[in-house]
Amino acid sequence: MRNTTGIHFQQQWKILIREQEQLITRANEPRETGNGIVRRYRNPVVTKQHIPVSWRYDLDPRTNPLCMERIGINSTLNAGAIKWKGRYLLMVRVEGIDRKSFFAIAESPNGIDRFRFWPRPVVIPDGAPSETNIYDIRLTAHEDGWIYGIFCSEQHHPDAAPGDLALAMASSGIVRTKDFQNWERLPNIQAGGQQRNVVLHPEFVTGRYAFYTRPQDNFILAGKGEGIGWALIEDICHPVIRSEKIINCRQYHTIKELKNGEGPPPIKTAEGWLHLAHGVRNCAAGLRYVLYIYLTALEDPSRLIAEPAGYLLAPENEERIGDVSNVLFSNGWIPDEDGTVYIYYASSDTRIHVAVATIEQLLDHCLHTPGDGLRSAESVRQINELIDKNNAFLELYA
Ligand code: BGC
Ligand code: BMA
Repeated sequence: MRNTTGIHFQQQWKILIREQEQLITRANEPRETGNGIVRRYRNPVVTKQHIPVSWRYDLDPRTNPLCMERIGINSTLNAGAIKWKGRYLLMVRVEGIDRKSFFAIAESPNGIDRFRFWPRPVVIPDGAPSETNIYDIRLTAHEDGWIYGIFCSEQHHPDAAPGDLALAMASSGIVRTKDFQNWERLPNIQAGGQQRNVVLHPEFVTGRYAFYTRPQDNFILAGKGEGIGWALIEDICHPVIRSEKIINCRQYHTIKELKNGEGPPPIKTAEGWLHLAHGVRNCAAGLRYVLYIYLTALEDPSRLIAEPAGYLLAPENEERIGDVSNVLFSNGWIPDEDGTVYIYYASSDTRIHVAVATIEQLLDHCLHTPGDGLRSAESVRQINELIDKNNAFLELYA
């Protein structure tokens, strides 16, 4: 059927499908070795072009004779991640052009390419009518047998002044599943103030559910919130945070001066719990988000034992540009049986990439990279110490 614009509906549709198949089946490959700690891969693993054509186009030539996109997608970002039945799953934050986010699962056979979305987006049981936007889910396979998803549930602030349509309130929603098809919604976490970036620890701690939290004074700014918090909750079906202690602090003139937040659930290793987090500082270009790691004690996951200075990954090259530029964010990684860790990170709130490391590399980096000395003088001292140590080797290699 040819219409007035000369577009042949079926031909157009075939082109869309062919292009998408080429994109989905494209092989990914690692970039040059980099710094020896972590290796980025060449292609983003999930983009808005991966969203199935049938979610966006009306495929009936009578109701869509011009073969136009009816429901637009803006970005695919900030995914929860888990290995399930031998497949690598990303629970992607999909944002429509209407600015609403929702979740959709994309699956890959190897963790680095061929991510394909399941047939439909995830239907999260509705919370309250005031819940406007949901995003940034963290998936935790808990030792109680459930897989939990903790996500941000955002609404217009009930106390916003008349006319203030931007004041928002963030709280944490909880869902759980055993099959990724049926989702049970639990009540949102009750906390004193705003909570985003809440993550469930995979094991019970002193018989209770343990959460990484992020207390803050208002929606954007941490204010008196000092960093990543830790809270224990008796009953996950009535989740109330009564007290929080700070386990990873913000600090002046660091990569996490303005705010920080836990990324995915930590990975248990022989040396401790390995954490990935984001740190934010403010600058003339706006908020700059980078990713960093730290290690906490096995017997007490709230006790910091090592933290290398600075970031593990910061936006570079094309990652720097997008919907919200100069941002790397991660809420999903997958530790594999062979010790490989797939780190899924979104760049500039636009698309998702993978970077690969091993537990051995990440632990070595955590334990043997100098910590942040917090002053220029200390940075110079650390470099001189390394040069002194290296001099003996330079003679040896000469
Ligand atoms: C957006 C998030 C963002 C947050 C803070 C929300 O409305 O959906 O992407 O992180 O605001 O800026
Ligand atoms: C928020 C996060 C992310 C986002 C980031 C940068 O605070 O929760 O959703 O990637 O800001 O816009």
